[in-house]
Amino acid sequence: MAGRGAAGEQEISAGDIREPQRWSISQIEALLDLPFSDLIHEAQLVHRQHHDANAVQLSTLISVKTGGCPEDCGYCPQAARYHTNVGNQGMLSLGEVVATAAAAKAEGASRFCMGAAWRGPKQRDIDAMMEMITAVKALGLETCATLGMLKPGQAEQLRQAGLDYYNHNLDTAPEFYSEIITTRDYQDRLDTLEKVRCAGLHVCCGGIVGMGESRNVRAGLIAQLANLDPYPESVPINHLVQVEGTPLHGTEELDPLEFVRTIAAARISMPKAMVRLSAGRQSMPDAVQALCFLAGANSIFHGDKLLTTGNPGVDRDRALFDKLGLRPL
Ligand code: SAM
Ligand code: DTB
Ligand code: SF4
Repeated sequence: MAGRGAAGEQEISAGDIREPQRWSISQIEALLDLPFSDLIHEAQLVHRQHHDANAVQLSTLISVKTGGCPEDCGYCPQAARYHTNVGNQGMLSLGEVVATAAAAKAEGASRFCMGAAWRGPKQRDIDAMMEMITAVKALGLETCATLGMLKPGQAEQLRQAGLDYYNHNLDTAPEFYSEIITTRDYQDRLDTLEKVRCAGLHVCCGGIVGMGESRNVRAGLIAQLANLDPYPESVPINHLVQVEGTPLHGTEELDPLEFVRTIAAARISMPKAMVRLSAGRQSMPDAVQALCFLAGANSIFHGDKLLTTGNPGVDRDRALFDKLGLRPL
């Protein structure tokens, strides 16, 4: 099979997968341009070298503070400025969060991710989050939080409370970013990721596809993620969930095979990462999800809700895992 990239770039064949130091956008785009079967074959080779191909990690989400967010992310039903059917909900109590985490564990989740609709947390929010993190960790779950931009010292406090992962997405490629979000810039996101890394937390960082971007933009997102040094341990690839009232509602639907290709490019360029087939599964046929697992996805959100929108119920996922011979990690 042909190598990838423009003339002079490293040639890599299916049987000889190596990690280049840095991924150029054209190298990732050349992956996305491969014949579909060649791309999936290459992704499988990488996947099987580093992971159990039949094991999928389950992570359950909870929205600990919902709606009323001051940011303008064009995809998000929780931004105060868009009129969606998401109501505002203040901080959940510690008891509510612990009960949901215990139920998630009983359903087979190994990680519990707490999300909040903030631009970033204030000190009193950090104090409340620390209590929740410590209590969820005590249940024997891996802990993850996604709270927006962090100020100096906040990542360290979260780590001290027992946080394992911090989720903060780049969302898209730098050149498309300003079409989607104007209230914080790309560098703000990179700065928060740097703080997370320096505090010794594991990084969960990915993006969204299906926002009307080109294949070149998808390649740019994957290159950004793969070139983080080190690349994230956990890479959520979200398919836009179109929510009425948000600016991105009505965006032309992405071909599902393009979504699968994006997963494969993430797998090949970040071999050891857990690549999560994230938002968008509820409207995804089982066959498309099966292709995502074949392309190297090995993690999903588990439970009937993401933060504010729907996710396949545990029964549908159990049936899918049975059909595919998958088991929870
Ligand atoms: N407010 C915090 C922030 O933005 O960093 C944390 C929560 S925010 C909802 C977490 C991520 O969810 C976003 O970065 C985005 O990637 C994803 N997300 C939000 N709305 C989405 C949608 N409609 N479809 C797909 N992904 C979405
Ligand atoms: C991520 O990358 N996707 C999750 C999680 N990290 C926090 C959130 C998806 C949100 C989908 C829209 C909603 O339910 O509000
Ligand atoms: Fe706020 Fe996060 Fe939604 Fe952006 S993605 S509007 S920061 S909750």
